Amino acid sequence: MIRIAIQSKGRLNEESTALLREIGIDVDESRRKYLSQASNFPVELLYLRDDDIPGVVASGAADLGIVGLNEVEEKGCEVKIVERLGFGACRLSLAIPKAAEYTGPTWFEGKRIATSYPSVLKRYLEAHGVRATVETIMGSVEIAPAAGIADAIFDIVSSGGTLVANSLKEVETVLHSEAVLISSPALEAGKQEILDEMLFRIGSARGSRGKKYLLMNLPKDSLGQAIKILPAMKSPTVMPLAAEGWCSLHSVVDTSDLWDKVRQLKEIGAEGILVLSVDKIIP
Ligand code: PRT
Ligand code: ZN
Repeated sequence: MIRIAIQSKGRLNEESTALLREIGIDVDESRRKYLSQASNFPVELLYLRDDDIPGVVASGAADLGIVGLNEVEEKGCEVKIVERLGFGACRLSLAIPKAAEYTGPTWFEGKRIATSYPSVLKRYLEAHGVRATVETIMGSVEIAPAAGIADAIFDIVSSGGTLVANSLKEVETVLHSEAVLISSPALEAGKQEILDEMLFRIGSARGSRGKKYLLMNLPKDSLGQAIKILPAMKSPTVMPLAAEGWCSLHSVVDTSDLWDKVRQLKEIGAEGILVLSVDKIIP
């Protein structure tokens, strides 16, 4: 049994549970409590505030956690980053009033900066030899300059809309963040095995993203050209059809190339083209 800490509510909750479901771990939302067990995989889910996840994983109270890289960096806990998960993308950035003229990191010398990420900010300031006052506030950081609490802010930015709405501009990006899977520094062998199985499944699910499965009927004479158009994982699958001179061709293509490939295939006589979603690709 392995215990995974995930955010109980908030921006990462939905995609964390969606990821667990995608890799075949049954997460029963209706019975969600502080701690719940998956019915079909040796996993126990611990629902926490995101701020508590790095510490709980570092102490071994949970074996794994799904949390923003920004929280991991801020807490500085001893955990292993096992996998970047590709959702919850954002950045930790410095922003200043829109009208101010930015002259580089030394702009912050002697200034007051409001943030909920004091450790990451202090490390950045130290690395750039800048002395500034760090004002730690836990919410609504973006209103600090207008409220006269600070000259600048250091906060999470995603679309940048919040900065614009508060007449601020982003001037330095300090950390690119996304949700990460973290683990306790030393997992016992049995737990490592469960983690390896999860990572294998995550890889298979990720491999299928942006892919489509194509099936079509094709005149046998066009097969050589079709194989050039469709360089699939190894090569396209070709199956005979009852109709004389025709075959059925199956292949996987990138979604970004789909319409281009379909056009080329139609030009060489493909008919009855079916485009299907790919759930997993297991290499
Ligand atoms: O209750 P709990 O403590 O668990 O949650 P929380 O309120 O501390 O965190 P939550 O749910 O808001 O965010 C969880 C994680 O999502 C963060 O730690 C980040 O890793 C990630 N994430 C991704 C974001 C954003 N995008 C985001 N846009 N976290 C916060 N924001 C906020 C930001 O603070 C700012 O106020 O959204 C605003 C900026 O958004 P834009 O799009 O206007 O730039
Ligand atoms: Zn939080």
